[in-house]
This record gives sequence, C-alpha cells and structure tokens, in this order.
Amino acid sequence: AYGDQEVTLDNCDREPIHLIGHIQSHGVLVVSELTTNGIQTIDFLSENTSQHLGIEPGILLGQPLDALISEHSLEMLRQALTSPVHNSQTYYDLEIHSPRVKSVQASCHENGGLLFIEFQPFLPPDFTSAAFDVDGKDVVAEFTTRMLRAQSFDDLATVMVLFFFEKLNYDRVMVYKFDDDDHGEVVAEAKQDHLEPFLGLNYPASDIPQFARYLYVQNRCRIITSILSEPVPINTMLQDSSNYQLDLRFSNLRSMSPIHIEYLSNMGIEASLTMSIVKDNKLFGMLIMHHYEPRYCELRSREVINQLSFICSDYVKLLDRVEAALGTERSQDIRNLINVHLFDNEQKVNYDDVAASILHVLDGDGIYVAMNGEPLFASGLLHEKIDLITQGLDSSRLSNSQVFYSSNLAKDWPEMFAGDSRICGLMLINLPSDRPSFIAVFRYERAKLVRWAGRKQEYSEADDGRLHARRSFKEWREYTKNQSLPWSNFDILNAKNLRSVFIRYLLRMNERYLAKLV
Ligand code: BLA
Repeated sequence: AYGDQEVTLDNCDREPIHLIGHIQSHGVLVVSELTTNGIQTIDFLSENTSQHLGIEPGILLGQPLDALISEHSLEMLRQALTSPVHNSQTYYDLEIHSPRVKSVQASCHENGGLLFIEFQPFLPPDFTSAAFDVDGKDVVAEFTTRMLRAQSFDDLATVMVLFFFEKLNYDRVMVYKFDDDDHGEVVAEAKQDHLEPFLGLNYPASDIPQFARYLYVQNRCRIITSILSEPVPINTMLQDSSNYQLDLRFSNLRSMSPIHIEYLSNMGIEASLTMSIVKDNKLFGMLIMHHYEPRYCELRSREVINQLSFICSDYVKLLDRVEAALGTERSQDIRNLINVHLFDNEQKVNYDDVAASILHVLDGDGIYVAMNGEPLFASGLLHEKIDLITQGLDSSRLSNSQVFYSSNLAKDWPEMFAGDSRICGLMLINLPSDRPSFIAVFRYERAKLVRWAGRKQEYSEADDGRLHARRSFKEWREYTKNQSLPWSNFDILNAKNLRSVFIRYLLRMNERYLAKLV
C-alpha cells in the first residue's frame, strides 16, 4: 500500500500509516494549501465526489474552495480554526454547492500548511448510525459523575465499558490496558450475551505497532465504518504530486492499515470505534468497541468522545496520585516501625523482628543484611547467593545504584539465578560504605497464568510469503516461568525509605565502633 515497501514484523512498528493515501468511503476529503493571498483552491480531493456530491472530482480539483463550500461557511471555518476550543473532531454544519446535498456535517484541521476539510457522513442506507441521544454536555456530566466514584483503574474501566455499551450500542465494548512490555490485556468488557467473552485475554505488543500508538496519542478517537468498504484514493493536481504524500494523521476519514483490516476480518468484526487513554504522553490503554455489522458513529458524538478521552486520561493520572499518596503514608508507618526496632532498644535490637517487618513490607521470602562486610542478620536459606552480591557490588553494574531490583533474575542476572533457581526476584539496597553493606530481599518464583488470544507470536505467513494478521484467536494458556511477583512502585519507594533508615543505623554502628577505639 505504500509504494514498494513490504510490511514485515520488523518494520511494522514504522509502517507509515498516516501516508496511506486513502480515506474511508463514508466521507469526502477536501484539502487546500494555506496561502498568504487569501485565495484558496482545492488541491487534493477524494475520488468519490460524483457518488456523494454529484460532481466529477476532475471538475472540482484546482477550483477555488468557494466553488464548493459557501463563502459564509468558509468564513465560519476560518474563525473556528483560531478558537481555543476547536480540535480536529469538532463538528460544523457547512453549506455546500452541489446538486445532491446543500448542507453537510464536517470537521476540519490544519496540518503542514494545509487545510483539511472532511465531509461526513455519506452512508449507504443499511449503515446504522450510533449517537449519544442527548446533548453533548449532558453526556459529559453524566459520565463524569459516574467516573468520580471510581477508586482504581479497574473501577474506571468498568464505568467506561458500561457507559459506552449503554449509550452507543456497539456489540462489544472493552477496555484494553497495556503492560510495561507493551502487550495488553482486556481488563473490562460489556457485550451482547451471545458473544464469547474476551475479558482477561492478553494480546502481544505487535498487534498495535509503536508508530500507531504514537499517532493515537495525538488523535484520540477513531472509527472504522465497515472493513468491507473499498478505500477511496485521493487525487491532486499539484506538481510533483507523485512525491507528495498527504499526511492524514489527524484525519477522521483516514483508511486503516490493510493488516489491521485483515486482523479485524479474522476476528469476524466489521466496524469499530476506539478511544485512546493516555498517561504521561504515552498510550496507556484504549477503549475498543466492536460491531459485527457496519456501524457509523456521528461526528458530534465523536467530538464528545474526544473530550472524554482527555477526562479519562486525567483521571487515570489522578488515581495514580491518590494511590501514591496512600502508599507514601503506609511506607512512612513502616519506616517508623523499623526505626523503633532499631533505635529504641539500642542495647539489644531484636533482629528477628526487624527481618520479619522488612519481609512483610516488601513481600519477600528471604533476607540478608550485611554491614561493613559482616553479616548483621538473615532469614531464609539464601546464603550461597551472598558472595555473588558482594562481587556484584564491586562491579560497576551495581556500585552506582542505590537500589537494584529484578523479578526475573534468569534474564537480568543469570549467575544469581543459577544454583537455587527457586529464587527469581531480588531487591538489593546498596548502602554507602567502604566495605560491602547492603540489604538483600529475595522472592521465590510465583507462577502466573496468562491467557493469550491465540498463540503468542504466531503469525500466518501465507503462500505469498507476506506477513498476515493472526488467523487464530483461540485461547492459549501460558504460565510465566522463572519470575517472581514484580516489584511495584511502592516496593521501590519502601526500599528507598528502608535505605535511609539503615544508613542512619550504619552511621550509628560506625560511631560506636570509633568510640570503642578511643
Ligand atoms: C492497529 N491493532 C490496532 C488497533 C487495535 C489493534 C485496537 C487500533 C485500531 C484503532 O484505533 O482503530 C489490536 N484490536 C486489537 C487488539 C484487540 C482488538 C489487541 O480488538 C483485542 C481485543 N497488527 C497485527 C500485526 C501487525 C499489525 C502482526 O496483528 C503488524 C505487523 C498492525 N495494528 C497494526 C497496524 C495498526 C494496528 C498497522 C494501525 C491501524 C491504523 O491506524 O491504520
């Protein structure tokens, strides 16, 4: 689809989906260069104008914009474009000059010195139109009221799927959440009863390439009206047009990548609507709606969904802060407790209590603490690992970091994993001292069941040798091997707090030692 370049798993992440050169057939795209003299002409035009407007594209190309769009509407668009509330999904009613239609809903945006105007919808009669049935503002208020009750991301995801399933009537509504390794899991779902559930299923990272994720941060709501509708080419009379690739990244009509269309086809889906959930400028999750028949969602609803994307994304961030605040509080309680153990009964510290508290806090299975090269206390059967840690601290790998952690030693530190391979996770808190001083907390393996939709990394290479989307989404179960529970942000925060307590303790011990010498 993009000249000679073939799509493979390697270059998938860079597939230039914004340069696809085609739009979906339910709309008409009109693009005009922004000129300084105020005269604008139709420089690019989708090929489907005869069908929708009753005018040959050849007649319109190169004509002034006001041959098609009324002067009054153009003036309105010009003003709208400078408004702070305008975005590429704001809808406008435009008056147009055509034998077929006199007015049409449209969206518009500027990108790369070009003005994009997108007329929609022009739909076959059997395309159902889904829309919020109330005024946009009420929908936002209603959603927000429900959202504010959510105390966690899972709650929020549930609020989202129920709300959208109720309002837009797609056959299936899911929240899909990405993991740190970019694979994703369906964490909430509402669907028609007869459909089999996707809830809890995992999909590999390559199902949504990195570049697509990047674009979805900018363009928050997308639809596919029917995967069966033929993509419409875009024509231009501009010179050098063969080298000119129109950037459709903000277009609402852009055709989707053929491999994704094939993917949906293999899933048996005909139409979709997706909304981005963004955190820290990165795609964090998605609301995915599927329909098994053609389905269009009105522009004025998508304008609202675009807004809800920002609201949900902000709320995700807020939930994080709330959780972090609670975590900080808990972590301080624990620090106080360990402080009491270590400093309040200085003559005789009960190290068993200290070990038990730390293991409890960090959810560990074993601990070893060394101060100035000497063991201070330990619990669990982990001593054969200690020499390795001491060597590790001498090496540059660990000496510069305050804490090192891994929940997959087999991968991150194979020597450490060898031997007693029950130990899969390590949190190593490095204390500043001339001789090895550290707190090592170990975790045993914790097998986790991951349910994949189709075997991981199984792509069908058909006879043509080209890469195809997966054909099978049949559930495939995998138990993670050689991994402990992952270390959470709280674990890391707790580890850093423990570190400061133990630095104080180390200083105290050193003071004592010096005092004895004099
Ligand atoms: C896009 N792939 C996507 C999108 C989703 C998925 C949601 C975004 C589509 C949109 O925003 O409208 C994947 N869809 C899923 C998943 C579920 C689902 C996981 O419903 C789970 C229920 N796809 C492949 C392979 C490649 C690939 C092997 O399977 C490439 C090597 C590519 N996926 C691909 C591309 C896009 C995509 C290129 C971008 C489509 C576009 O925006 O043009």
